[in-house]
Amino acid sequence: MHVKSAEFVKSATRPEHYPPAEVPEIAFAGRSNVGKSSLINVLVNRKGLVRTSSTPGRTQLINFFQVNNDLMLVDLPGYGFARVPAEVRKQWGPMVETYLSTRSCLGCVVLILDIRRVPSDEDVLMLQWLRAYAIPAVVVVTKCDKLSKNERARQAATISRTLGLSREEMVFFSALSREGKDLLWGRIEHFLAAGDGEPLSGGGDLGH
Ligand SMILES: Nc1nc2c(ncn2[C@@H]2O[C@H](COP(=O)(O)OP(=O)(O)OP(=O)(O)O)[C@@H](O)[C@H]2O)c(=O)[nH]1
Ligand SMILES: [Mg+2]
Repeated sequence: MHVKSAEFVKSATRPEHYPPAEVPEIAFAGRSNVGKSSLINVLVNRKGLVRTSSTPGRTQLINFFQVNNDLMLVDLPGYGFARVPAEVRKQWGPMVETYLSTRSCLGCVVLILDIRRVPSDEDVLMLQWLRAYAIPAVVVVTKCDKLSKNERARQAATISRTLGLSREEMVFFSALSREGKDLLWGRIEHFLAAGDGEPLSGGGDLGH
């Protein structure tokens, strides 16, 4: 993908405030602080387009970023962070679920995991939920720079087992080294070209 321009369009919590559904959208989901915003910045080659923070729960709105004239990247608020105010936590589910289940121009969801963690129940549920709605998903394992080669292989095996996905189905990524950037764009473009995606194979630990 040749990114010629990338700009913030708007923030929204409810469908009335989403931008018009005119171009395909790629949404980025994952637990709080996993590195969603950093990953989007790497994809568009812009250090500060999306605000990042070492404080979890930074992104609490749905943020829309237009890339070139024909694509929207959508930064979703992260889940699983206990210390955000109860009121915000209560709104998270409906806000994100409404977006994912109703957005007609949604092309695929990039689900982001931390290489250092065993996927949480919420991660597994999110993947199952995407499958249930037949939303194409790309699983990205990020912060790969933080582990040694051996630790990385071990964690990759754990994550792969927990989600029921092969390693080849996942994209290993680092916002620091930019590893995985081209592969991820390739997967995204594949879904955009297909119009609808091939479902991921795995069932995950909570699978039915
Ligand atoms: N070493 C390393 N640090 C990363 C990477 N990606 C993100 N980080 C750091 O992780 C922290 C969280 O990154 P964000 O991109 O803000 O995470 P987020 O998922 O958008 O977080 P919320 O919006 O709070 O849900 C920041 O301190 C980033 O610098 C990575 O690939 N490698
Ligand atoms: Mg963020």
